[in-house]
Amino acid sequence: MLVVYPQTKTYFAHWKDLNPGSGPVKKHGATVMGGVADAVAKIDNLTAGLLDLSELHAFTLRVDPANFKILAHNILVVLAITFPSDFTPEVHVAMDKFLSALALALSEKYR
Ligand code: HNI
Repeated sequence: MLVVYPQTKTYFAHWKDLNPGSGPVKKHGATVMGGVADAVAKIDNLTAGLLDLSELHAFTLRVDPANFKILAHNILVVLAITFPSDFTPEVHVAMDKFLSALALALSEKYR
């Protein structure tokens, strides 16, 4: 995301190194994907389950919610590249649906 949509780098300007594979990028990638895994566990009520994370991104981090769609797209692309044979049309559509619901839930506190 930081490479292909460089405007997203503004949120991470306090990191020492924003290049691919740098310490902070790898660490935060794991944090975010941990958040995605947590969302899988809360799939039956994403809005309630992700309220705190939404509040954090809205009021503390002040992330423009348009970026959630950008990240969802990037996650899809990386899944397709990393797991080409598992990334069937069914997996593609299911992941797209889940990541869209996740982006919507994270946007909840912006209203
Ligand atoms: Ni996000 C911190 C999860 C999208 C900018 N983010 C977090 C944390 C989690 C997390 C978890 C750590 C919270 C804590 O410390 O309590 N972020 C997620 C998830 C998504 C997401 C699950 C979407 C799938 N975040 C985004 C996007 C941006 C973003 C799209 C901006 C482009 N997030 C941040 C920033 C931080 C952050 C900035 C703080 C980073 C730091 O440590 O300085």
